[in-house]
Amino acid sequence: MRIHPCLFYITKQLPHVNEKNTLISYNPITDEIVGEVPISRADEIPILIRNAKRSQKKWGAMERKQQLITLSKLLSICVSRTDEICETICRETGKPFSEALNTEILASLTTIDWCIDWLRRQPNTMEIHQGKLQMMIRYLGRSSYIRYRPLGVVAIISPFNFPLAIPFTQAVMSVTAGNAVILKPSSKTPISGHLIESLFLEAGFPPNLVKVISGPEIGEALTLSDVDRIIFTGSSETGRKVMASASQRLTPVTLELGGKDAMIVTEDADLKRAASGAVWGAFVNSGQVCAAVKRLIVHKDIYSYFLDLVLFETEKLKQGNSLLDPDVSIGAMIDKEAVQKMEEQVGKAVHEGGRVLIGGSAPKIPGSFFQPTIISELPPKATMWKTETFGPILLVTSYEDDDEAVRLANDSDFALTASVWTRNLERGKRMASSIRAGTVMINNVLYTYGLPATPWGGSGESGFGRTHGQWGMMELMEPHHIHVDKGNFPHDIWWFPYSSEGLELNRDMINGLFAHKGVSRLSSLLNVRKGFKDQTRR
Ligand code: TXE
Repeated sequence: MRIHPCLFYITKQLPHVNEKNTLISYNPITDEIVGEVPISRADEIPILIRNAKRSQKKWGAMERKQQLITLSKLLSICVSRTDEICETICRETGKPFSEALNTEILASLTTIDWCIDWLRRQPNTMEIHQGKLQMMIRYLGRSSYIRYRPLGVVAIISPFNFPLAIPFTQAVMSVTAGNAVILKPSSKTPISGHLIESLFLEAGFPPNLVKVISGPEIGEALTLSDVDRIIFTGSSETGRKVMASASQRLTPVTLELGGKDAMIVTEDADLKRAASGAVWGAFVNSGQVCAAVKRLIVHKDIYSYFLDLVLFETEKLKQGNSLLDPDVSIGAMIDKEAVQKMEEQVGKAVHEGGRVLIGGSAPKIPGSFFQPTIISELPPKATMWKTETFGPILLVTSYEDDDEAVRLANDSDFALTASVWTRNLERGKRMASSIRAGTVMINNVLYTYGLPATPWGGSGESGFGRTHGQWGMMELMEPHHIHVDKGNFPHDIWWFPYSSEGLELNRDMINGLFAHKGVSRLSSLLNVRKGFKDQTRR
């Protein structure tokens, strides 16, 4: 018997797992049931890995041309099912339809398109040029080349905030690199996650190449299982648990964790544009974005004027259900607990001296909403400067000179993305090059996640490793080095038995390559060549 969520609404606890052993997903605006997915058990994972490996072999055996056709089919299916996918995401997360379109579908399409181009261009093998040694290696009849081999089975564990774009782009890249994928989406957005498997199946990928499973114990069980890499996207706290579990089998991990991104606005910036960028960067997806603008650092000469611009832009934002009203810009947060966390964090910030300039509480509308909030005058040592606020809260402060702005931007354990706004691009690049973050944008925010050729990731509390771009691809393959020696010479001069002559020859090799010049260099190299050619063993 399923108890109507409204009953639980009163107790503010919606049951996500029921006696049918399914995971239920609720709409954070209406509390309606969006759907439910079966719960997998941890002991099923070894079978899933076995099926995935079988499917990976089938995928690997496919002609590249056929693989490209299948990826193109995936792209066109995503286009044709755009509205269905966006509506599912909106109902599951409460985010505005425009965001589902731009930050979820578009980011996925650009990534598939990039993967098709990458796979088309990817050579089967690449010869390694030996630099200074190239001539000697060639003379000795030797060569080295690399074949990139897929890792095998990649486990993807993903968060609720971009329930399609994050796991889907990681899965497409993993599969393009030749891997199979077992995806565990957030328990808060399982329906969007399970959609991903249906897209791959409909496009004609082998069954089990991308398998989506859900369940409260599956995340941890995956990190302890015999997969070949884990791509984890989530909080820094959970990221530590994932890394600890993965260490038991030495499973490589890519950790895409939290953020506390800084936005520096100089006095010569295009202030109107910067204000729009700051407001979108801070409050998109109701601020539930790892790379959202969280710390606005404004030059003192324009601080009040710029703050007025930002407040003016923020006041215009409409909050509500975009499926009923397309003019809505700020959707809901993922659940009531998230709203409660925001209330607590704002309360603490005010207690520590912060001043709420706008927002600061949940609006009087049904659903898990929190008003876009801007806090000023928060003392530098206050908690909110240091901790992740995964919601629509923006801190603002001022600075005197560029060095202080960069110091303030770097005064965080997180280092995911940041931005510098200035009309003087040289000044912007100079400041950007000193900011500790995986990506620093000049005069823009956040959107490079949708530029698949660029790397995504950070350092410190934001994790390590990269997804997207060539850098992301390199983490999904193993560079397999093959060295070929035609055996033109009877022995190598560094082989046994060692002798005084052999020692001299090795000295000649060092001198010939690196120490001597001119004639003495040549004579050393000629001795080495003679040594290699010498038919007798010493
Ligand atoms: O994360 P959680 P959420 C970060 C963002 C924020 C967090 C929000 O900064 O910190 O994600 O997402 C599963 N072993 N990013 O609340 O709670 C859990 O079921 C294995 C950064 O979802 O950490 C879910 O599927 N898995 C990112 C996933 O981990 C476990 C961009 C994440 O859950 C687990 C977007 C365990 N022990 C959000 N416990 C970036 N840097 O790009 C839970 N999970």
